[in-house]
Amino acid sequence: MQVKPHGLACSALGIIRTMISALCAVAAMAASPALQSQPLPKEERITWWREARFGMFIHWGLYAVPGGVWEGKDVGGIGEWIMNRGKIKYEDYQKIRQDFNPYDYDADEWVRIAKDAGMKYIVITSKHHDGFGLWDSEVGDYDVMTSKYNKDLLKPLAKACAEHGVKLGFYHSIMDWQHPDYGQRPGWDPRPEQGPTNMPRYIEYMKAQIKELVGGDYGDVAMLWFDGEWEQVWTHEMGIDLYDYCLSLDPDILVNNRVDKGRAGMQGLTKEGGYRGDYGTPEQEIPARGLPGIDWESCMTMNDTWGFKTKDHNWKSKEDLIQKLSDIASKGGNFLLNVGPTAEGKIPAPSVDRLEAMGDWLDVHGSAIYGTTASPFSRSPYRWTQRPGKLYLHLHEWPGGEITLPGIGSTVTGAHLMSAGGRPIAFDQEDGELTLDLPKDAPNKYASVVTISYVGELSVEDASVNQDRSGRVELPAFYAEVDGHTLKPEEDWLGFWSNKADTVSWEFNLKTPGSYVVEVELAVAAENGGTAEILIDDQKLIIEASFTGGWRTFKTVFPGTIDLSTSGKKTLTVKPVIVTGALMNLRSIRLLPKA
Ligand code: FHN
Repeated sequence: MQVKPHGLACSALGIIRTMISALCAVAAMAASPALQSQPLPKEERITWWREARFGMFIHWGLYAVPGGVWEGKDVGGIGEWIMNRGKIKYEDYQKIRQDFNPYDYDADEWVRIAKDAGMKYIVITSKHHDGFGLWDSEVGDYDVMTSKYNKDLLKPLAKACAEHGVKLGFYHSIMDWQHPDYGQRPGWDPRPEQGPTNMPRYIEYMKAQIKELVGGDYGDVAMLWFDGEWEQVWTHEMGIDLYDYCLSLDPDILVNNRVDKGRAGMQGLTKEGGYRGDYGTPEQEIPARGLPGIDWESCMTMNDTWGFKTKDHNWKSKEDLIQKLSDIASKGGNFLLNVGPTAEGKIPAPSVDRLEAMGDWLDVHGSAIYGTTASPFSRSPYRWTQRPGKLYLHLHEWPGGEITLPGIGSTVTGAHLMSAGGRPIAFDQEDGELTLDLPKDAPNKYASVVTISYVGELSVEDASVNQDRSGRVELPAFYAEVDGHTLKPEEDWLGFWSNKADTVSWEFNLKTPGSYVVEVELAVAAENGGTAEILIDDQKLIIEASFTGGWRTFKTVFPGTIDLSTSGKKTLTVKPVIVTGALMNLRSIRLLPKA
């Protein structure tokens, strides 16, 4: 099968093709209707998305063929960046098309895998940074139609999504390492013979391709997930224009915040300043706290790469993925979980295995995720989701036996395990404290949920740490108030503490005054560490944060004793004094009554 001569070659023919491609783009744009109708208000457009909570990200393209290996050598980093990390010139990279032939691709199977996993939408790369399109574009010719496969890959996916009731969106890269008009040529492949860049013409090309995707052949496109907005050739003005353009094509579409310049790095939320985008896009991380009134979606890989890599077997566990979904929902966000299909068109078996487990968990616990809103507590040692009349208590570590939940003023009418057939739980409620009598063994091995039913308006107050009946005060990382940006809670510790100005503090109720031994649970890797002060009631102790064996090797240190002569609300603050590299990973501080 003759592959079409590749467009944009380093020849006069290539330049002529570029001009034709640009004229096609302008023509396509010219034909495009003016603003079809006013965009719908965001609150109308985003309702389904907030309820969906969970989607599938798909990174797929030419890069699946090398799978992280080029000319027999491993190329480090994420698989879809192989052209960049491997410094592969376009003239060599584009030859992959001759081998791109996903003969095992079954769009219906992919959509069923997503649907069975409980995913309500799919976002697939229509074009990643390498510029290669997965659909039959009339505007460009660097797409699947000039590959060995020579068939549109997105049409069958759109059809399958429509048949299965799964929403479809496209990830589309603004940055383009292939198109000679894109304003910043790759440093490793400047291609001077292509002449000067032409960003306005590139934008016309990009818009024309977006119009093809949103224009109708691919069904109802629910969202556009832009990326690659960080280079200086992409401006805020361009971002505003592109956002408005997308909504002119479909007044009901959602557009993420990477269309513009307002994303705050991998933390992903949108900075102040009128930047466009309907939701924030934290990447490979989960915000430390819920963000009331902010729409955000954490995107994550299941191993360490977005695009397929043959040698990346560092898969997250089923437990970790389910707990991430639970944690994200408890903070009011969506989870966009990635799969990187192989060159043959298969979703890797380890991904499918994990997705099946997530689907099984959601079959039982879905009502604690879908259509819920974030925890009503701004701080709590527990994770909660809610809907009117229901609170869902997500327990990642099963406490077993009796637990007391402070700050619940609403009249509780029932408590049930979501698994174990909805088994009722004995409970007692007094002075805003709800005590549950939990079975000894966890009802679900990944994450268990207790449904708490209440009547009337929800009345809760921030759960404040109470001294327990033995006099012990436990201050876990999850419950800390963080003042700083480089410092962020990880799984269950406060990490990345490289900024000396960052402090953490806990508020708690002390019922029993007295002398308390202070214990600090911390981990420090080699060539890091330092000292920090513990400040409470005008008293000060020093934490020596020395090497413990590694960032996940936690040890308990004993900075000393404090005398708390009065009961009531206390604030304990940890303030760095000396920081070498990163101070420590801090898991917990405990105050134990001095014998
Ligand atoms: O450079 C891309 C990367 O390849 C991947 O697509 C992720 C997923 O959102 N986004 C960018 C890195 O932040």
